[in-house]
Amino acid sequence: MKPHVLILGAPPPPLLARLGDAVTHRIVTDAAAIGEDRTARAAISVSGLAVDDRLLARLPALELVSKLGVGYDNIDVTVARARGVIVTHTRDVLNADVANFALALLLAGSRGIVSEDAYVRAGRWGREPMPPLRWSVEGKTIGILGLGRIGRTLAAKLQAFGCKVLYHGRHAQPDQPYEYCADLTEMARRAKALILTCPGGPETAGIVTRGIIEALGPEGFLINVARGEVVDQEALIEALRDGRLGQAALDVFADEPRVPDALRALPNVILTPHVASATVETRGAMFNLCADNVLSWFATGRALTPVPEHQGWAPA
Ligand code: NAP
Ligand code: 8YV
Repeated sequence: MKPHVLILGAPPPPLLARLGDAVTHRIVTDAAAIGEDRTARAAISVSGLAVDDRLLARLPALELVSKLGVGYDNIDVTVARARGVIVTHTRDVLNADVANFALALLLAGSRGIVSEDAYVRAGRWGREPMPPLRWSVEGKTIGILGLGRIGRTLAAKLQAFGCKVLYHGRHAQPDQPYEYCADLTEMARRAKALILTCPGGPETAGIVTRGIIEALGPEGFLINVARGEVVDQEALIEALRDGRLGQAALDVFADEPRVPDALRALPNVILTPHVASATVETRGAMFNLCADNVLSWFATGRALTPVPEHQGWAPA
């Protein structure tokens, strides 16, 4: 009998095509619809639906959860391991495009590209004063929160702009040519732009506080391609509105896909719908790796890219 896979969220067709007829599958888009499933041996986590103890308890035959994405903050990996379920994610294949997207937001924000586009479209060119001069990224100090796979890729690209890169995380990385800042507020004070590339989840929720936003200051730029909950969203809105923060560019939000009206009304923020990895090339690689983790597990008993907490471990 073919292994049965539960797909949590609407799967992109290329992911299903990659799975082919090696497995059977059932698609569910809300947890209540799952009921108890004694047949699912793998689950694919497409949406942000919580894969927690409550859900795992209803899937007694489960061996593996394959996350479509590198961030797995919707999955309780500790509980999964305790229940003998290995969790995989799609790391590395998206580093370049997510870093490129953060860089695109930095360049777009610093040069006012979104508002200049609106200025031309509205027929204001020639009838109103030209837009103000913008600022150059060249040689600026940029702070990165989370110098991991994506953060390091971004830092390397920033070298081409002559930027000085500071970074904050729980550990210094002596092998990296960038300056470690143990104090995030101090890093925000020194940086022209603060770019968030850390994981989401309880450990990082709200670590970009009101104080850090204000340390970045009226000339500062906050870019979030990490997870919405990393930032105190209310404090961010207030600071952007009152001019205590210069500008922001956000690809991720606290309660996606809901974006507060107060944020949408602000002129000094660029808003994108969680698309930093959304290129044909990168999403294609993510779909393949996500499916291949499932296929490899059933063909060889080996998961290709387990999350760090599950590396070197396999369910008995
Ligand atoms: P990674 O390699 O694990 O890097 C994460 C970095 O964050 C590490 O350098 C880590 O350094 C730091 N970090 C972890 N916990 C921290 C904490 N509590 N406080 C401060 N720093 C902490 O992950 P990645 O592959 O670069 O991906 C990073 C995240 O980007 C993902 O988890 C996901 O949420 C987000 N992402 C978003 C998109 C999008 O579409 N917008 C796409 C891909 C990824 P230390 O260990 O030294 O703390
Ligand atoms: C995806 C992401 O858009 O990889 C991640 O952590 O946030 C993005 O690449 C997301 O996982 C949905 O597929």
